[in-house]
Amino acid sequence: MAQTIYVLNGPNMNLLGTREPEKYGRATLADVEKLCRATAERFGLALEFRQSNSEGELVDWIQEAHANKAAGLVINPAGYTTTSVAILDALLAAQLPAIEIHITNIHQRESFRQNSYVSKAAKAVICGFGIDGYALAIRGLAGLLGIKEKH
Ligand code: DHK
Repeated sequence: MAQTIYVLNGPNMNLLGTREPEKYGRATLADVEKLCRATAERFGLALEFRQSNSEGELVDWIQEAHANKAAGLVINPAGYTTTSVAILDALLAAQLPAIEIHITNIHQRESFRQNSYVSKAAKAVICGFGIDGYALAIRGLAGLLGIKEKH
């Protein structure tokens, strides 16, 4: 049976495409999902793709990923990156390889965006590649899991 990875998106990511397009681009969250599905498929990985504006729901999904024995997780915690001890604790408890991703280069932006709690539990961090960062994150995760591209 295929291994499953979760791709989780935090608050306001549902607005991709119309939200500050000069920073986040014109691609929508549906486009991001399509990209993630195509990339996961190349590695024979099943994908759970989710977005929530609620911190607790994101915590529930990280716990779910652990309970369902997911192989790993990609997370764009968005506005919760620098505030959520709860998401950090959920990731530490889940003990899944987690990749943190940001569409923008957070180090080029306001300093408050740069102190990530999530990074303390992440295997790797990707930022600044636009939505391509999601594909890079899935590739990197597959590499960590020792899974080769199928075709
Ligand atoms: C998305 C957000 O919503 C912001 O709160 C982060 C991140 C940056 C991104 O670049 O994907 O600061």
